[in-house]
This record gives sequence, C-alpha cells and structure tokens, in this order.
Amino acid sequence: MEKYHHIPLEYRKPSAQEILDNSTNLFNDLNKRRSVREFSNEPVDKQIIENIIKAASTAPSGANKQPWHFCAVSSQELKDKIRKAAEEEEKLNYSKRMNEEWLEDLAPLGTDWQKPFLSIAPWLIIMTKKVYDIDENQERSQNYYVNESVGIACGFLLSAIHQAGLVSLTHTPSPMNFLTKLLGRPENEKAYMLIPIGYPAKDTTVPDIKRKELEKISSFY
Ligand code: IYR
Repeated sequence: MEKYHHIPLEYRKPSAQEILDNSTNLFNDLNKRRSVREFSNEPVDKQIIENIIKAASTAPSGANKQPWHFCAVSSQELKDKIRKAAEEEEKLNYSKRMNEEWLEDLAPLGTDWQKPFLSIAPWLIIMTKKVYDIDENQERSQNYYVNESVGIACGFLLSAIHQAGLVSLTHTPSPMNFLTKLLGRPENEKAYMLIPIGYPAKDTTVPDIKRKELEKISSFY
C-alpha cells in the first residue's frame, strides 16, 4: 500500500496566556453540560443536526476507518416505535434484569422504565459501531479499536450538541438490537448509543450531583 500524501498541518500557535484562558473557558462551559431527561418538542433544524454529526465525525479512529454511523430520526412515527420498543426492554430491566445494587445506584436519579423523551425530543441520534466493514462487493474488511473510536466520536457529539446550545441524554436501552432492526441497519452495525437532542422542557430540573474533585480523578508524576 502506498503512503498517504502529506500536507502541512493547519495550526496557529496561541500564546501561553491564550491557551490558559481557552482551557479555563472550555472547562467552565463543559462543566455546564448536563444530561437532560425532559425535552421540549420544539423543532431543531436538520442543518444543525448535520453540523453536529459532522463535528462528531472529526474524531480520531483506529487506522482512520471511521467505524461509525449516525442515524438521525425526526419522524414521529419512528420515534414512537423506538420509544415503545425501548420501554418494553426497560420494563424487563427494571423488573428483573438489573440487580439490587444497580437499582439502588439509580434510585437517587429517579429513572424508571418510562422514556417519554424518546417521542418528545425533536431528534434522536442512534450511533452504531461498525464491527467490521462491508464494501460494495460485499467484501468484509477489519476495523480496529472500534469501541474506543466510537466512544470518542460520541464524546465529540455530546460536546458539539452542548456547544451548539442544545441538550442531550446518553441513553442505553439494553439490549439495543431492536434499534438496528427498526432502522434497517446492515448486519455489520451494532447500536452503540441512543441520544435524544433538543431544547430542555420549560423549568426542567436536573439532580444536584457533583463532579469528583481534580485530586480524586488525577495523579501528576
Ligand atoms: N438504561 C436504563 C437504566 C439506566 C442505567 C444507568 I448505569 C443510568 O446511569 C441511567 C439509567 C434507563 O435508561 O433507564
């Protein structure tokens, strides 16, 4: 295989002060990101969702395979179907699949099997991971570090949603295979994350949870 043609890196070196200010401001802004479970049904332009997906797709990936797909759903009919199927799985999760400790950990969040946000939020993005690739001739090829790559892209997506001025939720109904079925995705794709996107409902509240202190989450050597 031939090497990629190389091009100059687009990079402007900011001053140390600018970098300090940028990093402080970015932290302060990201620190305001919260998972939201109550959405307004106010529509969001498709172009905004396209930009957010494009931002997520700039994530690095193993061997640049970009092993992800973003299914953006605004169809009310499909959102309702997704909600119904997710709630069926969640009913089983909450009533028998999750153990005592898990239920106790979730109790303070007050979540339950009901997922009205799935039919209320104007958009749902379902991210899938491509466990392997299939080309036009049905030939299979490998992807690498798929979970890591898709996880990074998902982080970029959440950050893009927040920085655009919208809110989201990382929702993981499990098992998630109903999603790839409802969306008619090919067999090499597995559902990775379901992310409702939109504006928060009026007067939405979020739990008063705290992030761990820097000292608890880092060690400097
Ligand atoms: N997927 C379920 C349960 C759930 C699990 C975790 I871990 C959470 O942080 C929140 C919820 C649900 O969406 O209700």
